[in-house]
Amino acid sequence: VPEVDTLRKFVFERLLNEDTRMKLVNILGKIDGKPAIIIAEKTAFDTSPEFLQAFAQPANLSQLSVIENNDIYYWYHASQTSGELPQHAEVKLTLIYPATDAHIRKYSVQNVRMVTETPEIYREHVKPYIELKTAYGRLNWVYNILEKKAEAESIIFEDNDPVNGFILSPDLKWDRKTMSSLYAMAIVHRRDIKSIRDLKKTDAPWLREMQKKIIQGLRTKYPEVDEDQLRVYVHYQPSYYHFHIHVVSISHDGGGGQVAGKAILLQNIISQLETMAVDGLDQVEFAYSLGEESELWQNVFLKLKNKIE
Ligand code: M7G
Repeated sequence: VPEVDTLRKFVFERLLNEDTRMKLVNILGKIDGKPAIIIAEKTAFDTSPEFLQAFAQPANLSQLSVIENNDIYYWYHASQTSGELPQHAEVKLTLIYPATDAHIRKYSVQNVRMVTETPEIYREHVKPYIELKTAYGRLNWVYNILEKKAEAESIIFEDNDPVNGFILSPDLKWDRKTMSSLYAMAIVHRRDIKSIRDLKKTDAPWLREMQKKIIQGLRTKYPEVDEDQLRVYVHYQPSYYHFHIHVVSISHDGGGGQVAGKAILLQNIISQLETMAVDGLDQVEFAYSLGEESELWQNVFLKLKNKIE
């Protein structure tokens, strides 16, 4: 077929671009001496039950290696050379077992809503919800990291101060090898800050210092990344209510975890703390987005909306 022959003549020159989230590369080369570009993207998964079941069949996954296990979370590298998956397909698998109802909701397709959380709504509805969410072992994986019961070998950097210190670890979202999608997080040792709502004006110097140490610590391990190639942010609302900071390569599109309405740059939080007239972030308004499956939407904001309308 002439079209196929044309493609086969492609001679690689260089990578033009890569998108680690879209799993896409743009490659420049030549065909018969003239410039040519190939845009290669991984195809979507076959969503038939037979195919999806194949992920759990060790026979189909010729190489299955455990990256890490922490509490109910397991993550693996898998590649396969036979079976229903395409030849040499490589996947990163995350297993949550046993999964709670909250996990099932979080990972289900859903509509998203913007909400405004005033200091009053926080105090009356959201704060009590957050207290509930720190119970029942939901933070076991976090304490495992802090107490070095899990992931101890993969720590990138640590500051041992029991109050001001933190542990910087690879995020479970990272495959730990693709530098352009580098994704780490710093978990603080102190347990009294559940979310940014607990931050006070007086925490600003500590946060500034920590941001510096996080970046230095990361660059000691990975000298190839520059300070200005890292996005340092926090989530509101987070999924886990123990204060932690995300550090992600600027070249990685973090999707829903990086949108306005979820991610706030740490530096902007610090500046807000330093310049605001009130004492703490429990006294300001935050706008953010929530999935319609989330408990906060269903039990708080949907009810408030119905009351108003
Ligand atoms: P978040 O802002 O609370 O929630 O961040 P999000 O999942 O809505 O972003 C928690 C972060 O911790 C996420 O980036 C998760 O990928 C990461 N994470 C979650 N668990 C259960 C683990 C774990 O067991 N180990 C590590 N290293 N990271 C985790």
